[in-house]
Amino acid sequence: MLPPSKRDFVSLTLSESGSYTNSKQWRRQSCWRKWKQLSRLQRSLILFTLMLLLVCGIATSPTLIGHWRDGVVGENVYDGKQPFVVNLKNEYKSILPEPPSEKKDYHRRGPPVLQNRLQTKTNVSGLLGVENQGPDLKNENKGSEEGKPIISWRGAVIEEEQASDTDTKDTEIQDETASLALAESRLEAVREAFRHAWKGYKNFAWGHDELKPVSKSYGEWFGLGLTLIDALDTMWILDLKEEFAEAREWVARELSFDKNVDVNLFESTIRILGGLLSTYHLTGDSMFLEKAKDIGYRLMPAFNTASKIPYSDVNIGKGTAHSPQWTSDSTVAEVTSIQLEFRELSRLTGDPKYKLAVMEVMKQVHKLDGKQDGLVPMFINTNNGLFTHQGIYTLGARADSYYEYLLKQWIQGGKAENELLDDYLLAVEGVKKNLLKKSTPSGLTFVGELSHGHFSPKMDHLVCFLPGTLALGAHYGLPADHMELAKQLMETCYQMYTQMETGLSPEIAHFNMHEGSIQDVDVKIADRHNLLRPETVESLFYMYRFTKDKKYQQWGWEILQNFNKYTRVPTGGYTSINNVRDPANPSTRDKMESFFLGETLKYFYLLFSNDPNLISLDKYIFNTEAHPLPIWPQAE
Ligand code: DMJ
Repeated sequence: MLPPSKRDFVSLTLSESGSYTNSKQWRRQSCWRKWKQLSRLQRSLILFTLMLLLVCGIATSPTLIGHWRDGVVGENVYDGKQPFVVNLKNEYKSILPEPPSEKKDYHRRGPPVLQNRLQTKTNVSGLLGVENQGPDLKNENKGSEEGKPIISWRGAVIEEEQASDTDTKDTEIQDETASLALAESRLEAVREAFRHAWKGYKNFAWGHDELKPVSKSYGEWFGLGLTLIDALDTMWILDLKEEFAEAREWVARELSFDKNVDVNLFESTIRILGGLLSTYHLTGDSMFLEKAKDIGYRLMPAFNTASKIPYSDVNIGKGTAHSPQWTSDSTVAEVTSIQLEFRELSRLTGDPKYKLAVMEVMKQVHKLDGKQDGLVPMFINTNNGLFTHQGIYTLGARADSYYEYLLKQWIQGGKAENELLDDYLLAVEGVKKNLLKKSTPSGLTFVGELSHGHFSPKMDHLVCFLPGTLALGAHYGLPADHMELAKQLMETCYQMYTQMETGLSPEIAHFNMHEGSIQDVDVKIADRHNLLRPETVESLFYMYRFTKDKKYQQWGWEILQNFNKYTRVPTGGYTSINNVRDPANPSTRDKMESFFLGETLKYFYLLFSNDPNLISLDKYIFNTEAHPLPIWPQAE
């Protein structure tokens, strides 16, 4: 029997006929003859070398093996089963870029920039494992830093890492570009809202206290251009130069406090004194300081009481002061929320009388009987200096900013006044113990009220200053559980908007606590109005500054859009509304409060800005009307 090779040869011989084929066959025959002429040893050596080359080739070509494996899977296509999917996937991959949904999933996990930075850091240290390596490996890393070539597996890893690092950087750049564009468009939306409000004020209420945008007229409270003064620092922060310049001219030329007019001590302190002081600090324009000194001086007669607890009203032209006609009481929040402004006035003028007057109030309230676990009643008598109407405790109207100013004075003064801090910490515990409950069905944490031992699940929108204040305290080193509470209350305040048909909060919400209730928030007919108040936006601003969680910006954005939808008056200005539950007819109240420009729009702007240095919370403290005042240098 012929060997296989010979059989091939025979077959070739048999088919010998055409020229090209013949010549090929001839070459094969000649090779075969030469092969036969070799010695057995020579043939063995050649065969061995060829075998060796073949084995080495296969071993060093995993990709070939891979291709081969793919080929095997590919053959399965003919079965009409799983490989069909495999083929589709391959086709999809080769034709389309990375599916957008995968990219989205990646972003959804957290704030993109932070997350990516963290990831990069983890990858680098994790893969190189610098901290966990023995001394030898540490030296090798050092070698690579000095530019020595690395030919080990670590080189490959570094190369791979560099590639993924580039991808991450690309993604970061895209994220940052998109985030900048989004922030800029929202900031511009706030500027546009401000211009629209200003247009109404300028056209129909210039130099007066408040715009009545629907009737295209104005309302007077003190007759001091309240909206214009409240809005000064907002215009400065929003970089509305033209509007600021015309307002400055009015203050310089028209504003006079030499008027026979009764003003409320608290309201004129937080809006006028606070507004002028902060505008002075932001601009350095001494004209504003002179005006601030003038109004501050004219408000001082309010402190001429038997108890040193100030009257609520002052006639700034006559230099007389008095309580309201029906009572000799003042409101606790009012007499304890003028301190930031008067303390700052003393610092700027070098005259201690302003600070001494307001700190006397704090000293007395600190020692007073009638508190419950640090919570204060709502009224205080100007004759005897005692709390009145005891037994009612709220974080809402008439008490709210007492708590806010305890913390803020402590921060303003360089965290040295321990009584203020003690009272604040005690009050937060008092809130937790007496006023904090959960609603049904969603389990929202809310702050109710206590009336002679009876709990009422009623929460004013005013209470929504609290998440921001708690977060500010946590930022300044107070217990971390304050921040946790802030987050829960922030969610509740947002729900007070989002559960309403207009997406705008009512003035007062009642929370359900009974089994089987189908919604958390109920609103009484008399409480359905919205006055364009700032507290929720204010807290969103603090929460975003401290957490960088974009959801707070998103919540604020929804609220701004709803203000635009339901309260914007086409001819200029925004109006308070009567019914947040009736989107078809929210019913206008024809009033734009000065705090809409002083606070609400300012906090929107700061919320949408990603620049933590735009009124840094390490340098400024906002008064309760959103006017930033400097935190004092430690020595003062
Ligand atoms: C503002 O005048 C101040 O924020 C005050 O502390 C509470 N009321 C209004 C805004 O709602």
